[in-house]
Amino acid sequence: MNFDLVIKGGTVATAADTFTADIGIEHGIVTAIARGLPDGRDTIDASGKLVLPGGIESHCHIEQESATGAMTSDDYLSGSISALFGGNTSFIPFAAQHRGQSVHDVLALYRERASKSVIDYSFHLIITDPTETVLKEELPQAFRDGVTSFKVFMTYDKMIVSDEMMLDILVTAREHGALTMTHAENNAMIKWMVRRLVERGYTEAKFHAVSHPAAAEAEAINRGIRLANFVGAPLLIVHVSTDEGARLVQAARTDGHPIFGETCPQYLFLTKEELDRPGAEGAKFCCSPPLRDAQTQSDLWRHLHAGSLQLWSSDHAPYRFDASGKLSAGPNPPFNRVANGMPGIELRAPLLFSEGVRKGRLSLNQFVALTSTNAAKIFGLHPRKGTIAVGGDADIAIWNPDERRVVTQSGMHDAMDYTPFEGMELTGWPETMITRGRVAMSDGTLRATRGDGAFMARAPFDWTGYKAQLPPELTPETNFGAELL
Ligand code: DUC
Ligand code: ZN
Ligand code: ZN
Repeated sequence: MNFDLVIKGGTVATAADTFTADIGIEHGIVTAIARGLPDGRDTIDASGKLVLPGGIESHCHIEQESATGAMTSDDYLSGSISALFGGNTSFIPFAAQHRGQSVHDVLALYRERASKSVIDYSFHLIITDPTETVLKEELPQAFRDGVTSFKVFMTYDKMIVSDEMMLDILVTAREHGALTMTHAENNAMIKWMVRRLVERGYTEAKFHAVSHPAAAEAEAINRGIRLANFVGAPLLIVHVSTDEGARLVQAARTDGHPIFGETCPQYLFLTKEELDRPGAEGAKFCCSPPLRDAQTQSDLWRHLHAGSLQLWSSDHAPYRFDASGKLSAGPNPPFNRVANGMPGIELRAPLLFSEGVRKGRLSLNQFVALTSTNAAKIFGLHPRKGTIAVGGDADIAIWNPDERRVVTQSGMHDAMDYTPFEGMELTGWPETMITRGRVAMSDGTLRATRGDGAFMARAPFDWTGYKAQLPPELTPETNFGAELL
């Protein structure tokens, strides 16, 4: 046993178990989990610490242009470093196709951008222009190359796909083993609200929340699920921000459909009252779906605990509080001209650990599932990633469960100029990060270098336990023999 690295004496937790053991690592792979392993070339004493699978951040916007041209402040270097300091060893940002662009060119561009990353990466494609070539040639090629998930928007005039397009996309994904993700809000309800608010002079940031009613989310989640179920395709509802939305996801799952749900820290830690800050400060808290209320916060905690929502992602969408980002439409922009999104990639796991595990709302194993294992399983990375097991990548986060720190922007490693979580005191922080067997961060110091991350080709969607239930109209035995899929 010639280990390159041994992590000794820590409390190891996976999504299933918690136990005390040493971890032996060779060539970036976990090769032994046992008590009393000999020292390796390097040895880390983890007694009193938690040894967890590295986090997998599965919803973040890095070096991405929005449809209106705003660029995120984080590129793949700063974004990956910030993710690493927040307990993550891999991430899956978006590669966004804007209308008229070829998917092939988009993926080539993002592969070039991501070559700077210090942690492993993949992409979800954003599809806004599902042409015949995209559906028949480019998406199948992307799936073969290991990009096995993509997002479609049910809102935003520049991004929206019609229900008919969405059916085409869902069927294409199903055929090739991919998972569709959707931003589910009813476009017409939002536009109708925005028009009436702006016409009447209600343009401050607080009206952003008013303009995106909870009912708009529920309507679109319901429709998205219905469309997916109609063609027997899996669907992930991203950034669920309401009790009703989470209940719709849970109900579909209980009926046996491959439907998944994600929520994000802003919906559990912030409320719409933040939008009512003086001056333009409220713009810092404009995201879509918008912040909700205290009742919704406790509803979403319950849904995380109950398993109705499987993913906990940051939706890191970093637009600085200056003319490059939030204030691109001027120093006091109307709410409908503020770039949507907020940063949080470095705090996603610490927030859940401190307020979830430490405060007894979630078990440590649920924390691991929500921050790592579930993403690995849903996005085709398991068991190489998302757990600590012999044969898996040695992507490990060693946490000090007792360290207390007050969140400040100066303590963040992103390229932002504010954090919406400023001033919160959190207990439990990642102390040492190991990526494929190498120490990438320890004691607050970056040890990884630009380009250490590698592209992760992902497996197709795993249908275990789910069964596509096609309606009679799509089944030849009951539709007079029509072959429609
Ligand atoms: N949707 C996201 O997923 N992120 C930022 C903004 C948005 O609308
Ligand atoms: Zn979205
Ligand atoms: Zn997002």
